[in-house]
Amino acid sequence: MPKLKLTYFDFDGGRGEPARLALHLGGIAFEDRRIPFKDWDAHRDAMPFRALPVLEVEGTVVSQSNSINRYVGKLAGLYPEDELQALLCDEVMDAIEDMDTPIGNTMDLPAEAKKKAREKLAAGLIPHYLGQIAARLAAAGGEYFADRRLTVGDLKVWMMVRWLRSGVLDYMPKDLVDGVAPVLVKHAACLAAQPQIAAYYARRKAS
Ligand SMILES: N[C@@H](CCC(=O)N[C@@H](CS)C(=O)NCC(=O)O)C(=O)O
Repeated sequence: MPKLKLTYFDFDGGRGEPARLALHLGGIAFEDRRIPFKDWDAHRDAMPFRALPVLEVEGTVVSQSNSINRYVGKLAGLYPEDELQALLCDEVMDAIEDMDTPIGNTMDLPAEAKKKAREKLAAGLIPHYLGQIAARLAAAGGEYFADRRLTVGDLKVWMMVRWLRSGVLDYMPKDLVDGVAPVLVKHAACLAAQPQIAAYYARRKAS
């Protein structure tokens, strides 16, 4: 196994968490480098695209969350070998990026502009994407997005659903997913209840 170092922010979510979780689930040793938000300014310029996550593979530095997810998914056995199933996995991961970017762009807006931008997203793009993603889950059998088993695609969707339902995004109703795409809430609950995943977050909480 190559020597791996995954750098992301110090919280259990976001663009870096699917890869982090996949590595844990695959039992793959890696350096889990967590940068506190307060220290980010000092690290930003050292990152290839001034953003995280970043993965170092035997010293080669690579960015872009979905590329990292695919690579790590292959190492961990959490990425489909079948091309079509891999395509379905990629489709949902990229759809989540289409949601992540506009939400991310609201983070540093002043309060009034943030309210306006988030209310617009909550009335348009977000429910549309949630509906489309839910339809893909149903088409794939209702349990997983691809390969009828857990893949990094499931982990990526779950992180978005968890974020939207957490209530940390002001002006974004935390019951939005429940109303528009209840199957994604069920999907999230099923993932959270998987013994290896539940044990991982229990360990995180205790640490
Ligand atoms: N396309 C990139 C986007 C990376 C990105 O925007 N990451 C955010 C965190 S989730 C970040 O580093 N934000 C800090 C900043 O922009 O200063 C990816 O998929 O990895």
